[in-house]
Amino acid sequence: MPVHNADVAEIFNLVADLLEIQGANPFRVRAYRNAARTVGGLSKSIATMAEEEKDLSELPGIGEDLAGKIGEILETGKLSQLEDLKKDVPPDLQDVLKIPGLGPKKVKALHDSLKINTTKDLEEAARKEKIRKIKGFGEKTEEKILEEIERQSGEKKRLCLALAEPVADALQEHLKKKKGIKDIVVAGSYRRRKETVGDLDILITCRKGSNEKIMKHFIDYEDVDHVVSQGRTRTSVVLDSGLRVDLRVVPQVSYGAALHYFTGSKSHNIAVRKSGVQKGLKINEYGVFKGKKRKAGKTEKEVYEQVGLPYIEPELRENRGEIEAARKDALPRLLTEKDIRGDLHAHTRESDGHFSMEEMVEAARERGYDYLAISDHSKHLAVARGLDRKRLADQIGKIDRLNEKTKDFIILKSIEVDILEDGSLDLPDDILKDLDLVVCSVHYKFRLSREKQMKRILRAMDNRYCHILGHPTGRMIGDREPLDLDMEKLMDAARERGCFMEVNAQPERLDLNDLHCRMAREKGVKVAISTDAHTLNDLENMRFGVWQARRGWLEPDDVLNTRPWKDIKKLLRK
Ligand code: DGT
Ligand code: CA
Ligand code: CA
Ligand code: ZN
Repeated sequence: MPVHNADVAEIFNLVADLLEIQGANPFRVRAYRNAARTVGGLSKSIATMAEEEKDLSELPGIGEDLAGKIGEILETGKLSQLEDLKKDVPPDLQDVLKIPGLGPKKVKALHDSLKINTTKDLEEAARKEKIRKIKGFGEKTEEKILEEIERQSGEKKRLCLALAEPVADALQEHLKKKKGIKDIVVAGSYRRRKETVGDLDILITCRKGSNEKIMKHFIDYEDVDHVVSQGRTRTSVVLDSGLRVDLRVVPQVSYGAALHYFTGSKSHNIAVRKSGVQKGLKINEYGVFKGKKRKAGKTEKEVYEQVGLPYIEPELRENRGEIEAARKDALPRLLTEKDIRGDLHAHTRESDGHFSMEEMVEAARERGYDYLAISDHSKHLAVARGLDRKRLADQIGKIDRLNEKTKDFIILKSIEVDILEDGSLDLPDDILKDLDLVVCSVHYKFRLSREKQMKRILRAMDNRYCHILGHPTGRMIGDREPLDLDMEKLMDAARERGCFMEVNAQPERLDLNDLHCRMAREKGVKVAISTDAHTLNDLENMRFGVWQARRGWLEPDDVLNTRPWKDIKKLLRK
């Protein structure tokens, strides 16, 4: 991982915070803050400067000592001094520091006057209205603290789908080792491919009489932190990662009904059950019943058939009109990952990617793609060593040469050009015109008012070379709020201008989200599902984008990159 200026700044700021909590000499604290500001504000990459053997101690506020520390961070990605400090300051107190609005001064005051060491202490003190009495705090601060604690605990409980996936895979591997298990499936929001999951719901069918052994095998899993409840048919545990897992063993005759029930969503289930009631049927996790007579339950398909519906894909089961659509035989024919012919947004080492163009292309080829767009950052994004016009021209030349040598694959000349604050693009039209594809993205000034943000993006879309709006809302799941946008208006504008929208497949972005995908389809705006890959492995993230698009009811035709390049080309504005 290359070390960015922001990483160095973050480390120095944290050193300053922890020193301040310890009550260190204020001059020392300030020195680290100044250094953080200097490095964070450089227009050049500090890693590059070090590579070029520039004397870092000549930078303002950076002496020999700090220059040495920067060297250590660049080399190891860490600072041993910070690691030591982290050991000295109680880790729970470091969590308190992460609460927005609580800087090191306030944390120290809380610690000194109320012996607050943990977020829990803090919450208690706030509830008992003790905090408002400390000098420098007031009722408002106290309320704000409580709000933040509640918000954080609400958020922490949900895990990104991409982080839940390896946990679910490893656990299934473990379970499969036990003899007697027949089917095993992860149901719940995980099966519906929701972008975050609250917990995992695993269903198992097994041979008669092996329930107890299987439950024991489950709680013996090495990553189980504690057992919440244990029974013959249902056991719940919390894993070391904090993720909760509910395991249920169901009889084979009920498998479909249970799978349907535990896949949810709850409101989809309720709607299906209502359709059943109209037909005099009772539907629950054991089966579909007419009076005492079992009508179905072995497969999900049977369950739907009983209420007169075709099978509904898990991604659609959110009670967002899928039941009505199913009844009219108007369900979308959802796209699958197999429909994807190429990737329209990828980075190389030329900006902040980690691999060469040749390596990225080879990986895309190996995935069976027909094309890959090389869309590195543009110059405004200095921390990513964005390309200026000259470097882009060189890259274009290189792509032309590589394409000449290859037959069954095409490298697309592209750029992820920054949308500047005034809505102009970071590179002039007379270089953009030489590209196959232009992705336009917002990478700063996320907090503009809705009016200004809309004006900015609409202006960018006015540019005839703006083909695709990259990660349109800019959100990072659990980390950054989306831009304040009028999505409907934006989509209308995109259609009028012949612009397309990206579904960025990075699992922490998934931007457009499911509802936006659906809106795009309804508005007649096609999307590009793109991984925005920075590594070879990132190309594999395509599935997350496809799942999000499926949740948004998209069919192959709604997606640009289900087409061969020559067909996409015809759709792009000139
Ligand atoms: P999550 O875990 O918050 O991401 O979301 P889910 O959908 O996985 O919800 P969860 O784990 O509470 O429950 C799993 C499934 O079980 C849920 O999707 C539907 C079903 N379910 C749970 N509680 C009820 C209920 O009270 N009624 C009905 N009909 N179904 C329920
Ligand atoms: Ca769940
Ligand atoms: Ca659950
Ligand atoms: Zn971007």
